[in-house]
Amino acid sequence: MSQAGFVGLAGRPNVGKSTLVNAIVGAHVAIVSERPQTTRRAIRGVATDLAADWQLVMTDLPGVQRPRDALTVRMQRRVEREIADSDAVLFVVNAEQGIGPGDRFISKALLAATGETPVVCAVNKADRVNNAEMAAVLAAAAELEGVDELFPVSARKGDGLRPLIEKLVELVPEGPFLFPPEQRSDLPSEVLLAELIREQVLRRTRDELPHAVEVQVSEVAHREDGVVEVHAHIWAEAESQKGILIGAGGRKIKEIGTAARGELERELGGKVFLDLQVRVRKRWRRDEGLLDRLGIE
Ligand SMILES: Nc1nc2c(ncn2[C@@H]2O[C@H](COP(=O)(O)OP(=O)(O)OP(=O)(O)O)[C@@H](O)[C@H]2O)c(=O)[nH]1
Ligand SMILES: [Mg+2]
Repeated sequence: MSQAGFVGLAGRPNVGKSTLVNAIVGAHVAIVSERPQTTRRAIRGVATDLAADWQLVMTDLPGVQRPRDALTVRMQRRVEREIADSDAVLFVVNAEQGIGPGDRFISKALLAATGETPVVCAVNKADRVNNAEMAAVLAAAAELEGVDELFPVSARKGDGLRPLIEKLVELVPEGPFLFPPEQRSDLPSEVLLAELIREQVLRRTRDELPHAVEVQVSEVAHREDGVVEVHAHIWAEAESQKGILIGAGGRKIKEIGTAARGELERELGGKVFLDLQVRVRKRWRRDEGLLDRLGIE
Protein backbone atom coordinates (compact mmCIF):
# COMPACT_ATOMS: atom_id res chain seq x y z
CA MET A 1 0.00 0.00 0.00
CA SER A 2 1.24 3.51 -0.77
CA GLN A 3 1.93 6.20 1.81
CA ALA A 4 0.30 9.55 1.09
CA GLY A 5 -0.66 12.61 3.09
CA PHE A 6 -0.57 16.30 3.81
CA VAL A 7 2.39 18.04 5.41
CA GLY A 8 1.70 21.61 6.59
CA LEU A 9 4.58 24.12 6.71
CA ALA A 10 4.90 26.39 9.72
CA GLY A 11 7.47 28.97 10.74
CA ARG A 12 8.30 32.65 10.93
CA PRO A 13 8.30 34.68 7.72
CA ASN A 14 11.45 34.39 5.59
CA VAL A 15 12.88 31.20 7.17
CA GLY A 16 12.71 29.39 3.80
CA LYS A 17 9.41 27.45 3.86
CA SER A 18 8.62 28.07 0.19
CA THR A 19 12.19 27.32 -0.87
CA LEU A 20 11.98 24.04 1.03
CA VAL A 21 8.66 23.12 -0.59
CA ASN A 22 10.14 23.78 -4.03
CA ALA A 23 13.20 21.69 -3.17
CA ILE A 24 11.13 18.74 -1.96
CA VAL A 25 8.74 18.94 -4.93
CA GLY A 26 11.58 19.53 -7.38
CA ALA A 27 9.72 22.34 -9.17
CA HIS A 28 9.08 26.07 -8.80
CA VAL A 29 5.57 25.83 -7.35
CA ALA A 30 5.85 28.53 -4.67
CA ILE A 31 7.34 31.98 -5.04
CA VAL A 32 10.38 32.96 -3.01
CA SER A 33 11.85 36.33 -2.12
CA GLU A 34 14.19 38.03 0.30
CA ARG A 35 11.20 39.86 1.82
CA PRO A 36 9.27 38.49 4.76
CA GLN A 37 5.58 37.75 4.07
CA THR A 38 6.06 36.67 0.51
CA THR A 39 3.58 33.79 0.65
CA ARG A 40 -0.08 34.87 0.85
CA ARG A 41 -1.95 31.78 -0.25
CA ALA A 42 -1.91 28.15 0.80
CA ILE A 43 -0.19 26.32 -2.04
CA ARG A 44 0.02 22.57 -2.25
CA GLY A 45 3.21 21.31 -3.81
CA VAL A 46 3.04 17.63 -4.70
CA ALA A 47 6.08 15.33 -4.46
CA THR A 48 5.56 11.79 -5.73
CA ASP A 49 7.94 8.83 -5.85
CA LEU A 50 6.29 6.11 -7.91
CA ALA A 51 9.06 3.55 -7.39
CA ALA A 52 9.03 3.95 -3.61
CA ASP A 53 5.23 4.36 -3.67
CA TRP A 54 4.71 7.55 -1.69
CA GLN A 55 3.26 11.00 -2.19
CA LEU A 56 3.80 14.02 0.04
CA VAL A 57 1.44 16.95 -0.42
CA MET A 58 3.43 19.85 1.00
CA THR A 59 1.14 22.73 1.99
CA ASP A 60 3.19 25.92 1.79
CA LEU A 61 1.72 28.60 4.04
CA PRO A 62 2.29 32.23 4.97
CA GLY A 63 4.75 32.84 7.79
CA VAL A 64 3.15 33.18 11.21
CA GLN A 65 2.71 36.85 12.07
CA ARG A 66 0.46 39.24 13.95
CA PRO A 67 -2.59 40.07 11.77
CA ARG A 68 -2.94 43.76 10.86
CA ASP A 69 -5.64 43.94 8.19
CA ALA A 70 -8.12 41.74 6.30
CA LEU A 71 -5.30 40.26 4.21
CA THR A 72 -3.17 39.15 7.16
CA VAL A 73 -6.23 38.02 9.15
CA ARG A 74 -7.11 35.70 6.27
CA MET A 75 -3.52 34.51 5.98
CA GLN A 76 -3.35 33.53 9.66
CA ARG A 77 -6.78 31.88 9.66
CA ARG A 78 -5.69 29.82 6.70
CA VAL A 79 -2.51 28.74 8.48
CA GLU A 80 -4.52 27.53 11.48
CA ARG A 81 -7.04 25.61 9.33
CA GLU A 82 -4.40 23.96 7.19
CA ILE A 83 -2.21 22.99 10.12
CA ALA A 84 -5.21 21.43 11.87
CA ASP A 85 -5.94 19.34 8.73
CA SER A 86 -2.37 18.13 8.15
CA ASP A 87 -1.09 14.61 8.81
CA ALA A 88 2.27 16.03 9.87
CA VAL A 89 3.71 19.48 10.44
CA LEU A 90 7.06 20.64 9.12
CA PHE A 91 8.20 23.48 11.36
CA VAL A 92 11.00 25.47 9.73
CA VAL A 93 13.50 27.59 11.66
CA ASN A 94 16.46 29.65 10.46
CA ALA A 95 19.89 28.37 11.54
CA GLU A 96 21.53 31.67 10.67
CA GLN A 97 19.29 33.65 13.04
CA GLY A 98 19.04 30.98 15.72
CA ILE A 99 15.99 30.12 17.83
CA GLY A 100 14.11 33.17 19.10
CA PRO A 101 10.88 34.12 20.88
CA GLY A 102 8.95 33.94 17.57
CA ASP A 103 9.96 30.30 17.13
CA ARG A 104 9.04 29.47 20.72
CA PHE A 105 5.67 31.15 20.27
CA ILE A 106 4.97 29.09 17.14
CA SER A 107 6.06 25.79 18.68
CA LYS A 108 3.69 26.38 21.61
CA ALA A 109 0.85 27.34 19.27
CA LEU A 110 1.50 24.20 17.21
CA LEU A 111 1.42 22.02 20.28
CA ALA A 112 -1.91 23.52 21.29
CA ALA A 113 -3.39 23.32 17.79
CA THR A 114 -2.17 19.95 16.55
CA GLY A 115 -2.63 17.65 19.55
CA GLU A 116 -1.48 14.28 18.27
CA THR A 117 -0.11 15.49 14.92
CA PRO A 118 3.65 14.92 14.73
CA VAL A 119 5.84 18.01 14.31
CA VAL A 120 9.30 17.72 12.78
CA CYS A 121 11.63 20.66 12.62
CA ALA A 122 13.85 21.61 9.68
CA VAL A 123 16.78 23.78 10.75
CA ASN A 124 17.23 25.58 7.45
CA LYS A 125 19.97 27.72 5.88
CA ALA A 126 22.61 25.25 7.08
CA ASP A 127 24.84 26.64 4.33
CA ARG A 128 25.06 29.92 6.29
CA VAL A 129 26.55 28.50 9.51
CA ASN A 130 29.59 26.45 10.53
CA ASN A 131 29.43 23.15 12.42
CA ALA A 132 29.76 24.69 15.87
CA GLU A 133 27.01 27.20 15.12
CA MET A 134 24.77 24.46 13.77
CA ALA A 135 25.37 22.37 16.90
CA ALA A 136 24.31 25.32 19.06
CA VAL A 137 21.14 25.92 17.02
CA LEU A 138 20.26 22.22 17.11
CA ALA A 139 20.65 22.25 20.91
CA ALA A 140 18.38 25.30 21.16
CA ALA A 141 15.84 23.79 18.75
CA ALA A 142 15.78 20.58 20.80
CA GLU A 143 14.36 22.68 23.66
CA LEU A 144 11.34 23.73 21.57
CA GLU A 145 8.17 22.25 23.00
CA GLY A 146 6.34 19.67 20.93
CA VAL A 147 9.10 19.16 18.35
CA ASP A 148 9.66 15.45 17.72
CA GLU A 149 12.79 15.41 15.57
CA LEU A 150 15.32 17.84 14.06
CA PHE A 151 16.78 17.90 10.55
CA PRO A 152 19.52 20.32 9.51
CA VAL A 153 18.93 21.25 5.87
CA SER A 154 19.80 23.76 3.22
CA ALA A 155 16.72 24.24 1.06
CA ARG A 156 18.70 26.46 -1.27
CA LYS A 157 21.45 23.90 -1.88
CA GLY A 158 19.24 20.82 -1.49
CA ASP A 159 21.38 19.44 1.36
CA GLY A 160 19.93 17.15 4.02
CA LEU A 161 16.61 16.61 2.27
CA ARG A 162 16.75 12.82 1.98
CA PRO A 163 16.46 11.95 5.72
CA LEU A 164 13.80 14.65 6.18
CA ILE A 165 11.71 13.30 3.30
CA GLU A 166 12.06 9.74 4.61
CA LYS A 167 10.81 10.86 8.00
CA LEU A 168 7.81 12.69 6.51
CA VAL A 169 6.91 9.63 4.42
CA GLU A 170 6.93 7.58 7.63
CA LEU A 171 4.56 10.06 9.26
CA VAL A 172 1.85 10.20 6.58
CA PRO A 173 -0.78 7.46 6.59
CA GLU A 174 -1.11 4.49 4.26
CA GLY A 175 -3.53 5.30 1.50
CA PRO A 176 -4.01 6.07 -2.17
CA PHE A 177 -2.32 9.04 -3.87
CA LEU A 178 -4.19 12.33 -3.35
CA PHE A 179 -3.13 13.93 -6.66
CA PRO A 180 -2.23 12.47 -10.06
CA PRO A 181 1.48 11.58 -9.82
CA GLU A 182 2.51 14.01 -12.59
CA GLN A 183 0.81 17.00 -10.92
CA ARG A 184 3.14 19.40 -9.09
CA SER A 185 0.78 22.00 -7.61
CA ASP A 186 -2.90 22.65 -6.99
CA LEU A 187 -2.87 26.30 -8.05
CA PRO A 188 -5.18 27.28 -10.89
CA SER A 189 -3.05 28.29 -13.87
CA GLU A 190 -3.96 32.02 -13.73
CA VAL A 191 -3.03 32.22 -10.05
CA LEU A 192 0.29 30.50 -10.67
CA LEU A 193 1.05 32.93 -13.51
CA ALA A 194 0.04 35.89 -11.31
CA GLU A 195 2.33 34.64 -8.56
CA LEU A 196 5.25 34.32 -10.97
CA ILE A 197 4.68 37.95 -12.00
CA ARG A 198 4.45 39.02 -8.34
CA GLU A 199 7.75 37.25 -7.65
CA GLN A 200 9.43 39.50 -10.21
CA VAL A 201 7.80 42.59 -8.68
CA LEU A 202 9.12 41.55 -5.26
CA ARG A 203 12.62 41.13 -6.64
CA ARG A 204 12.63 44.53 -8.26
CA THR A 205 11.01 46.80 -5.68
CA ARG A 206 11.99 47.89 -2.19
CA ASP A 207 10.77 48.87 1.26
CA GLU A 208 7.01 48.86 1.80
CA LEU A 209 6.10 48.55 -1.85
CA PRO A 210 6.28 44.74 -2.11
CA HIS A 211 3.63 44.35 0.60
CA ALA A 212 1.35 46.82 -1.16
CA VAL A 213 1.36 44.91 -4.45
CA GLU A 214 -0.91 42.14 -5.66
CA VAL A 215 -1.18 40.70 -9.15
CA GLN A 216 -4.28 39.41 -10.90
CA VAL A 217 -4.27 37.70 -14.28
CA SER A 218 -7.43 38.79 -16.07
CA GLU A 219 -7.10 36.83 -19.29
CA VAL A 220 -5.04 34.06 -20.86
CA ALA A 221 -5.59 33.61 -24.61
CA HIS A 222 -3.96 31.02 -26.85
CA ARG A 223 -3.38 32.70 -30.21
CA GLU A 224 -3.41 30.87 -33.52
CA ASP A 225 0.28 31.60 -34.04
CA GLY A 226 1.04 29.61 -30.87
CA VAL A 227 1.79 32.63 -28.69
CA VAL A 228 0.05 32.72 -25.31
CA GLU A 229 -1.30 36.18 -24.46
CA VAL A 230 -1.37 36.93 -20.75
CA HIS A 231 -3.13 40.06 -19.49
CA ALA A 232 -2.50 41.02 -15.89
CA HIS A 233 -3.21 43.83 -13.46
CA ILE A 234 -0.68 44.89 -10.89
CA TRP A 235 -2.57 46.44 -7.97
CA ALA A 236 -0.89 49.09 -5.87
CA GLU A 237 -2.38 51.09 -3.00
CA ALA A 238 -1.37 54.63 -3.93
CA GLU A 239 -0.58 56.74 -6.98
CA SER A 240 2.97 57.21 -5.69
CA GLN A 241 3.45 53.42 -5.68
CA LYS A 242 2.05 53.21 -9.18
CA GLY A 243 4.67 55.78 -10.20
CA ILE A 244 7.47 53.69 -8.70
CA LEU A 245 6.21 50.53 -10.40
CA ILE A 246 6.11 52.22 -13.78
CA GLY A 247 9.40 54.06 -13.27
CA ALA A 248 10.96 56.91 -15.21
CA GLY A 249 10.04 56.54 -18.85
CA GLY A 250 8.34 53.22 -18.05
CA ARG A 251 11.68 51.59 -17.35
CA LYS A 252 10.70 49.72 -14.19
CA ILE A 253 7.53 48.15 -15.56
CA LYS A 254 9.45 47.15 -18.67
CA GLU A 255 12.12 45.47 -16.57
CA ILE A 256 9.46 43.64 -14.52
CA GLY A 257 7.62 42.64 -17.69
CA THR A 258 10.70 41.23 -19.42
CA ALA A 259 11.70 39.17 -16.40
CA ALA A 260 8.15 37.96 -15.80
CA ARG A 261 7.69 37.03 -19.44
CA GLY A 262 10.79 34.82 -19.20
CA GLU A 263 9.32 33.05 -16.18
CA LEU A 264 5.93 32.58 -17.86
CA GLU A 265 7.59 31.20 -21.00
CA ARG A 266 9.51 28.71 -18.91
CA GLU A 267 6.31 27.70 -17.11
CA LEU A 268 4.15 27.46 -20.24
CA GLY A 269 6.86 26.05 -22.49
CA GLY A 270 6.31 28.51 -25.34
CA LYS A 271 6.27 32.11 -26.43
CA VAL A 272 4.32 34.56 -24.30
CA PHE A 273 2.98 38.05 -24.94
CA LEU A 274 2.60 39.74 -21.57
CA ASP A 275 0.43 42.81 -21.04
CA LEU A 276 0.87 44.43 -17.60
CA GLN A 277 -1.40 47.23 -16.38
CA VAL A 278 -0.63 48.99 -13.12
CA ARG A 279 -3.78 50.02 -11.25
CA VAL A 280 -4.39 51.75 -7.95
CA ARG A 281 -6.88 50.38 -5.48
CA LYS A 282 -6.69 52.17 -2.15
CA ARG A 283 -6.55 49.87 0.85
CA TRP A 284 -6.99 46.70 -1.24
CA ARG A 285 -5.54 44.74 1.68
CA ARG A 286 -8.70 45.61 3.64
CA ASP A 287 -11.12 44.90 0.78
CA GLU A 288 -12.80 41.56 1.53
CA GLY A 289 -14.51 41.45 -1.87
CA LEU A 290 -11.27 41.93 -3.79
CA LEU A 291 -9.47 39.38 -1.59
CA ASP A 292 -12.23 36.88 -2.48
CA ARG A 293 -11.75 37.56 -6.17
CA LEU A 294 -7.99 37.23 -5.81
CA GLY A 295 -8.49 33.78 -4.32
CA ILE A 296 -6.93 34.70 -0.97
CA GLU A 297 -9.14 32.87 1.49
N1 LIG B 1 21.37 30.79 2.28
C1 LIG B 1 20.15 30.24 2.23
N2 LIG B 1 19.10 31.03 1.92
C2 LIG B 1 17.88 30.43 1.88
C3 LIG B 1 17.69 29.06 2.14
N3 LIG B 1 16.36 28.79 2.04
C4 LIG B 1 15.77 29.96 1.71
N4 LIG B 1 16.66 30.95 1.61
C5 LIG B 1 16.42 32.37 1.27
O1 LIG B 1 15.62 32.95 2.29
C6 LIG B 1 14.72 33.91 1.73
C7 LIG B 1 13.30 33.58 2.12
O2 LIG B 1 12.91 32.36 1.50
P1 LIG B 1 11.38 31.95 1.33
O3 LIG B 1 11.37 30.52 0.89
O4 LIG B 1 10.64 32.95 0.51
O5 LIG B 1 10.89 32.04 2.87
P2 LIG B 1 9.44 31.77 3.49
O6 LIG B 1 9.64 31.13 4.80
O7 LIG B 1 8.60 31.04 2.51
O8 LIG B 1 8.91 33.26 3.69
P3 LIG B 1 7.36 33.79 3.80
O9 LIG B 1 6.62 33.29 2.61
O10 LIG B 1 7.52 35.26 3.79
O11 LIG B 1 6.82 33.28 5.09
C8 LIG B 1 14.96 33.89 0.22
O12 LIG B 1 15.85 34.92 -0.10
C9 LIG B 1 15.60 32.53 0.00
O13 LIG B 1 16.42 32.47 -1.15
C10 LIG B 1 18.84 28.25 2.44
O14 LIG B 1 18.78 27.05 2.68
N5 LIG B 1 20.03 28.92 2.47
MG1 LIG C 1 6.88 31.57 1.58
